[in-house]
Amino acid sequence: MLVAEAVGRALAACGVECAFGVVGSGNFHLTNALVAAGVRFVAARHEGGAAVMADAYARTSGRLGVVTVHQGPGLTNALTGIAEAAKSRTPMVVLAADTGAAGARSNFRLDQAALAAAVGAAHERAATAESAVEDVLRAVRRAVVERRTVLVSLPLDVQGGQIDGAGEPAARPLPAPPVLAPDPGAVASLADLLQGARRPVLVAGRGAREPRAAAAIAELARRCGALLATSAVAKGLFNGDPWYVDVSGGFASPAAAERIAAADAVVAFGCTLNMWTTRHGRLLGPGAAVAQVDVDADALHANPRVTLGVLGDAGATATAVADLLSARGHAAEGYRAEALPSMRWRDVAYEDEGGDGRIDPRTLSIGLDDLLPAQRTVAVDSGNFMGYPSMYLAVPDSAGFCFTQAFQSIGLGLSTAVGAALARPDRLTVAALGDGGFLMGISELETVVRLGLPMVIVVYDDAAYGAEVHHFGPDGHPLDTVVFPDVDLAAIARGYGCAAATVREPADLAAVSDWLAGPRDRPLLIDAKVAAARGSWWLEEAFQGH
Ligand SMILES: Cc1ncc(C[n+]2csc(CCOP(=O)(O)OP(=O)(O)O)c2C)c(N)n1
Ligand SMILES: [Mg+2]
Repeated sequence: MLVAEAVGRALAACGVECAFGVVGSGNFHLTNALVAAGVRFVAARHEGGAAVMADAYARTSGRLGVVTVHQGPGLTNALTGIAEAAKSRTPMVVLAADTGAAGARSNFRLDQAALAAAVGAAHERAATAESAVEDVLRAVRRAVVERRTVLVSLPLDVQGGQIDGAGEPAARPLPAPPVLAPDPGAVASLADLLQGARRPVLVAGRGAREPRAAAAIAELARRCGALLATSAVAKGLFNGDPWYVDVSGGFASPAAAERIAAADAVVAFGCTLNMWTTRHGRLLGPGAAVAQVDVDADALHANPRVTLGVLGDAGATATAVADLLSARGHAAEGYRAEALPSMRWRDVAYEDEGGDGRIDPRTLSIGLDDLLPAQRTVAVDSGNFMGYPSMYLAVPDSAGFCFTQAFQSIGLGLSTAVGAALARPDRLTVAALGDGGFLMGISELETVVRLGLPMVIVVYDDAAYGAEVHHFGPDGHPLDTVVFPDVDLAAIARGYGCAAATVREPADLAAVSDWLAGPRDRPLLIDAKVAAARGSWWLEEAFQGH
């Protein structure tokens, strides 16, 4: 049997259900072997899209992300998506064909190990025909156990080798990531800190973005009277808890920001309290004690305000601290003595700035929030617009929000939506994009149509790289390089096979109701011509930090 086929069969035997990629000669046999073994293969139109889809699929489903690419440009095209996944510690394997030993002068030759290192991914190589299957399975194990993105180089000569392998490969279920128990002394210190706090806030991030950890943190918060918040990537984690103030950081509502900044203790679980989550530190009050719980020793104390770093699993640590507080007989009302006002941005009064054929992005977002079914997955691209869908569109839970922003790249939103949609076909996926990010990632619009995904794609269209306009405009710089002519995105989308509507005022959202009432067999693209006289609130806030 061809080594490429044996590798594909072995991956299927690990329980891989879905893989993404763009097929060239170098990954043709491998991909076909995956398909023959029952794996769903999603053909993207650009490797960057494929990598992001695999990442979003992994984040939304909790399963391993798998992407396969051709050697050379197939891999370099995927790099931005690989960097995003690596920075997000997404368990993902990138199966990259590579030039063989005789390919020293091949056009496709690259230093793949150096590329992996450059973007923070781990690297493995199928060394020989005999070891190839185990080499790939080792990469898969590392991806899951170390929570890493692993690039596996598959040289053509190795892939083309023959090995014995007539029978079905034995099932090899993936190991679960280990649960790192915290040191009892550190648990006691964290219990002391919380026991002494009158206004504690617990902030959960990516490392706590799963139901077991969320339940443990919520229970600890109840015991010590803490408010709950999340970083943006973990939005929705504590939905339904009346003491959840939603996202901490630039996206936070005024009421949430005020409460977090007035905390006397902030404890981060699986969250580094970076400049976005803390508004460049302004949400950490001057007297607040700051602690952090993380499985990654490297991540501890990333924010210099952290004085207590606990190495441990978020859920296990929260449970250990809650148990200790309970054994000490400690239960406090703490920050819960006073009922919270609404934490929803949509309840914050504003003056509508729409008119002259442009809709206020807040009015647009509220209108969509009202119309779209609650069981939805929201995927957001990057740009000035991104706070509106992130904070005005409610999500059912943290799996309902997919935020691929660790690398701060524009153009990932549409592919993010595809990966998330495939992971949760039971929910309507909403891709929220800027016009710049949409046009950058537009190759995957054909993928959305071809897959028949029921998706609403809303483009906050200001005919500009708005983030740059609002960054440099106030200082009087020329803006011609970041402003574009108006484009009829609805016409483009119809050309791809989408249903489409141009929205200039709230009444135009009737097109969304019509689409929702129909068979939803084609995606709907909304080209929303948004008012953009000023930057969004979070962007203005971010500029204050620079
Ligand atoms: C790949 C990449 N290129 C450039 C940038 C710099 N950048 C940040 S926001 C932005 C503009 C995005 O425009 P658009 O998608 O229309 O959203 P808007 O800011 O207008 O709301 C650019 C170019 C980036 N973050 N990523
Ligand atoms: Mg724009």
